Amino acid sequence: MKVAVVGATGMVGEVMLKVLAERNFPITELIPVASEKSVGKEVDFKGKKYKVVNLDTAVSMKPQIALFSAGGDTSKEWAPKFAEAGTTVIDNSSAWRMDPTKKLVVPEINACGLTADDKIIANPNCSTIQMVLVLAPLHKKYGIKRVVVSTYQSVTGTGVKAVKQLENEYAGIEGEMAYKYPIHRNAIPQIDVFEDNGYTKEEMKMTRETKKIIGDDSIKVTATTVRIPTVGGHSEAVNVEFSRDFDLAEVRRIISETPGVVVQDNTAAFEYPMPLYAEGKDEVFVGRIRRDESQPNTLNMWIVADNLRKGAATNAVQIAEYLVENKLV
Ligand code: 11C
Repeated sequence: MKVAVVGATGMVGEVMLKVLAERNFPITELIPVASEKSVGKEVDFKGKKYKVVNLDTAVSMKPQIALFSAGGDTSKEWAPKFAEAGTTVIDNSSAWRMDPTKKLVVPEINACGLTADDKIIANPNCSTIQMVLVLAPLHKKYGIKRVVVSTYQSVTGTGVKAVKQLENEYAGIEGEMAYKYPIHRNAIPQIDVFEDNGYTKEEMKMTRETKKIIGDDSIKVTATTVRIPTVGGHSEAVNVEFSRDFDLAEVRRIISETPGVVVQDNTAAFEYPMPLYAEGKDEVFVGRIRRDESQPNTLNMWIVADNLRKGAATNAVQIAEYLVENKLV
């Protein structure tokens, strides 16, 4: 496979390269792509150096797959150009996610709907992916009515500039701010811009994308998304109301049998997921699984994952693997 990584020098792009290498993705030619200011730089892949090229050059090289993580504007402009050249684009931005002609894919849930005609495939938002991976099998069994989620999100979701801001604040250095406020010793209840309804775009992504991925518009989701001074991953307190009652032991069994999900839930041993330990891992970790005693048929849990891995790069590479395994590229 000839594979382009668009945004190869960015935070997610770097993890995409790492994940492609770790999973031994069948690459015959790697094309790292970035903006003009990075052209000519070298990136390392499996011990070899590759020169970064610009988008024009990459399109003309006709890769079979292009993994995009270069922001919505770049995706809007360039994904169709790659698609026209015959490349299948897996796009990590929000540009195509809610486009009814594009599929929004978490492979364990809905990759089976992909065909060779899907030339632009959307990768969901990180905070959505880790939640729906756990919700989808529970929805099948008990029918989800409503989800109330509060997130505690890593600064890596914003990018290098935010990681730098946090490091500068730790060190007491004044520097460029990625956020309007300090993040060290803080919790910022705003991720992305506000929409007219008072929710942020990140919150509405969790609502809209969940319905689309699980394929059920009747699922109600209300979210409050918060940035906190962590780097290892996003954490989510998730409250789920089902149509039918559940058995807690069965819920645990369903979650633990879900591919890509690991249950860490032993309160006697103080075992529960934490972003410090999820960092660098591909799995989604679930703990604090318990009945919401304040109303019937309702469950509480705590879900943690490395947002750069399953929340972005790993999910995109898994989509690419599905395409290759099923001869769709
Ligand atoms: C964050 N979830 O943590 C965002 C980053 O739509 O892919 C990913 C934004 C997106 O800030």
